[in-house]
Amino acid sequence: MSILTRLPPRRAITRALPILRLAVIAAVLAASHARAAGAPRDWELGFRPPATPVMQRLEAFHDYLILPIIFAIATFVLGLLLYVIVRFSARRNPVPSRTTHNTVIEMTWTIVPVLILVIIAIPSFKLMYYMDAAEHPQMTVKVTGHQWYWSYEYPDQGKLSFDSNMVRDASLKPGQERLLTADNPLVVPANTTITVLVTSTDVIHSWFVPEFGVQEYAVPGRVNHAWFRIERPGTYYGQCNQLCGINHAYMPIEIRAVSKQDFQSWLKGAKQKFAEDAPKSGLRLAAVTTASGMSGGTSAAIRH
Ligand SMILES: [Cu+2]
Repeated sequence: MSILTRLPPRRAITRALPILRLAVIAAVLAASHARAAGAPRDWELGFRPPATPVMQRLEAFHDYLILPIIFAIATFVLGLLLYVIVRFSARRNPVPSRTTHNTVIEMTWTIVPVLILVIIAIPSFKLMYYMDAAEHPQMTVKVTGHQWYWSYEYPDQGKLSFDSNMVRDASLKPGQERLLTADNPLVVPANTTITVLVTSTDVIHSWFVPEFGVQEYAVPGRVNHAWFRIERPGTYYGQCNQLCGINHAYMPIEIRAVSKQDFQSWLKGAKQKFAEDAPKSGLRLAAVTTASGMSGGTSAAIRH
């Protein structure tokens, strides 16, 4: 018997209060920590805070429909299991019944799951169509996956395109996120509906940004699309989440959502900067394409 059960109830509560208080503070801290913007931290639970209408809907779908159904089913099955263990144990039920069929039960356990699936399917399809294509896109960016970096193109903004490589540990500046910081992040205007076209030049990659609710396969010879509308300016991170070779973990996605004015001034600078780099990156691309046909580890050396 534990100490708490032997104490009078009021004293038990007084004793438990500080522990409870601590638990509540820890839970609140953990929750607020988990919702902080930026990169993921240790011990977080749940989704990253949504930055786009798509992710808001995905989160609501998960939190208010799927999770309650999961909890209800798990609780019901656990209850049934416990009931059967207790009520039909060998001691309480020495002579088991030999009943085989029961029409009512069999109809119920067929129809109820079908109904549950229909209840999930209707909002699920609605959401999938909503995620599929933006209604009035204002801008397009094209994302190309390579072993092992991303390149970004802005077809609406003239010939702007550049490669985005991971910043290695040795070159990280204070405050930069390890394994998530890119040398040339994708810069986009906030509060703008943006279509993303996703493709690849070598193997299948996947452009995954959790806070946007975007996870799109980058398939050679095919262009997939998704869309996002970032409602809070800020820096967002993602990673390739389709195993694509030895440096799969080292091709992060960094996206900076800035105001429309800041985006225009960034564009001017970027066009100049990447126009100078352009011939070089063309060479690099060719080198990587050749390297991908060879054994995995050599291309990074050729690229640099
Ligand atoms: Cu990849």
